[in-house]
Amino acid sequence: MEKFSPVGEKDVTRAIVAEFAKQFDDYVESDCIIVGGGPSGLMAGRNLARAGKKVFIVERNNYLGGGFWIGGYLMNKVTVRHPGERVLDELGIPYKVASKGLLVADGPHACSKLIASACDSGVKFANMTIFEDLVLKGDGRVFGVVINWTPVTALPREITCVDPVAIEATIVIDATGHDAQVVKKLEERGLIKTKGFGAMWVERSEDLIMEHTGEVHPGLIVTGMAVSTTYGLPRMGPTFGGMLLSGEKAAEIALEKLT
Ligand code: 48F
Repeated sequence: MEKFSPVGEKDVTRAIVAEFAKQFDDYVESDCIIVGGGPSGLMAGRNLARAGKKVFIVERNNYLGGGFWIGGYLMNKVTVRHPGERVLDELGIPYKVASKGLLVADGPHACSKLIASACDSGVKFANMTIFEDLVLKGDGRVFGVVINWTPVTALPREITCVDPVAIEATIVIDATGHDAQVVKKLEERGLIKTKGFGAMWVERSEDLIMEHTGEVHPGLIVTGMAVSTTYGLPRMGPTFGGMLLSGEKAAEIALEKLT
């Protein structure tokens, strides 16, 4: 049987530290920072990276994928309404036709394919990293985000005086889902007024999300469920075509601004 290389502990540690530091140093200045690694954020990041842009996704959890792993009520089947199957085909995600215009896929399969596609396209990630604030300069344009390690926020204040750090980008995308955390920071400063997402109305929700996906403030684009929260649009529950296509649209808008 072939033996493992005689690599020691210090070599393992150095490989991790060196590679992490090199990547972080590089992505302190990106074309686009996306806050939130759910379906809309991953889709936006994937398409921007495929277009050759430098994309950094900030995700507070250890895992990527947000709500895309499971469908409703802890059942791991996800649905997509037509025309969202275009993205499923593009990503090679198998699905069944549940009824006319409604497709159903396995959550883990769909989510892992989307994550893999974002990675293959060149997106880099800061996971276990929480968005804390925005960098606003001059007339209030967004220039980047302030981040910290997620575990720092879980510790009592008296034992953690850990300042966050800031990273810069030409465009920031809020893909934080129902909480619209990035847009809410503008609201805290009186720069915008969010409405909170509305009651469920699946026939209307996804079309409205597509209509409203866009730049909400100079330098900040909003995508996915964060669009519903920002503009008071109906929620749609465990159906994901609108998230994938909203991410696609966010990438198109960002690309126009980056070129
Ligand atoms: O919630 P999430 O999946 O958002 P989405 O892409 O998709 C929404 C659907 O999953 C579903 C739905 C319609 O199908 O109603 O809910 O709009 O993913 C949001 C991601 O953002 C991360 C969070 O952990 C999740 O992975 N996130 C949220 N707040 C922060 C954050 C934060 N402050 N810092 C970093 N990441």
